[in-house]
Amino acid sequence: MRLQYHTAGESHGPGVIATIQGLPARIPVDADFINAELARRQGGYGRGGRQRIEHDTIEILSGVRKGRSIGSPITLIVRNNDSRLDDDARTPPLHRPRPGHADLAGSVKWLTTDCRETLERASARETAGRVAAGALSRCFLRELNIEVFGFVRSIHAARTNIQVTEHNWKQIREARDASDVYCPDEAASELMRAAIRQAKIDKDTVGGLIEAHIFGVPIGLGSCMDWRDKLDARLAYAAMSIQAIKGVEIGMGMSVTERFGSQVHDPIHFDPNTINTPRLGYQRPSNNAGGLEGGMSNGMPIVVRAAMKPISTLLRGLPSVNLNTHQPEDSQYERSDVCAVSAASVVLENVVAFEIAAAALEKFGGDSLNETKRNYEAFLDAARALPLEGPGTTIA
Ligand code: EPS
Repeated sequence: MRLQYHTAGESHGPGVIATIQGLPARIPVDADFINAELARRQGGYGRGGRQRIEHDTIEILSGVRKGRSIGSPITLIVRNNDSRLDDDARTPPLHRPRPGHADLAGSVKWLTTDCRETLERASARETAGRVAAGALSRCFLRELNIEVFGFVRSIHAARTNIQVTEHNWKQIREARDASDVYCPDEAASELMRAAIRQAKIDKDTVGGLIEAHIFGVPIGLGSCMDWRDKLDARLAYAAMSIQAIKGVEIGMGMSVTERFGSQVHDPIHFDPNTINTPRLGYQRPSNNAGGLEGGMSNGMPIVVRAAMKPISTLLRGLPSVNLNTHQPEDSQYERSDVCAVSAASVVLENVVAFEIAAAALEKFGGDSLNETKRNYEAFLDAARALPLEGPGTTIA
């Protein structure tokens, strides 16, 4: 079974559920780590009143015994404190769709004039389930020494140009954790907070850029043989599926178009002293490819960037139409966030982690952790043994 997960649950229903299938047995499930990721997702300067009500933690309903996976489907539930889905007084119908939200398309699609039928599921509350699933997959990835780091690159016009590498990222993570906008650059963080404050005063909202770096990924995850197996495509799918994301880049991304090939492609060197790393000695002085060539990991850190639009619920409303009367009216206000870019950076970090875990399991397989690890080591040994004797392996 390919590693996969589903989420279920409405924003104001009893809770958000994630069901994860395909994880090998014997993986230590670190609930404290998963809960810490959930707490980070709830944070970030610019969020609304809901996060003071919720205290997201997982309850494990299946698939784990004595702190380890047993190979069966794992079900995690994050219960909602603000559960009131059937209470019309506290959760009234919404007839004036918010431009940018799922309200209009969903209401027409499911043949209703009450946008609540759609918005409860389209809500970013669902990302609690995705973070829970992604953080669980990281309990497996850490066994392969694969780590993930995400942060906020920009909010509105405020941006940091900080360069993240495999050597400095742990220090940068400390700086990120000291920032309430999850940006490791204090001067940029101050400008980001100012942009969010101003948007709030203006009854407006702001978006931004989020970035995830994945370290320790061996060469050869993903495949160029079938388009569905391309790892860059799967990472982009995962990132684009996060609520409010409008663009995704890998490595140098869109700016490759402004440069010559000689300025884009990362030269290849061989350093025998690093043959015992997942990079197998193949060193690249730059990483414009963002760790992906031909839809496969190339041993360099994987870099995924995503653009989040400003939240579509504006306190001042936007021109819209009442679905019951077809008369022009401003969009309806629902309690919301002014900016959720920081939270989205945590979501990105965890959804891309899940795709790496899935690709690693496709390559190495195994029903239990030790089997997977053995397969992984055997692959590295075989790659280090190249060139092999025999047809097809060398050209005389
Ligand atoms: C959201 C609206 C707000 C956000 C919510 C996403 O919810 P509420 O209407 O309950 O205040 O807080 O995000 C979350 C609840 C969350 O946990 O991230 C929306 O319309 O998408």
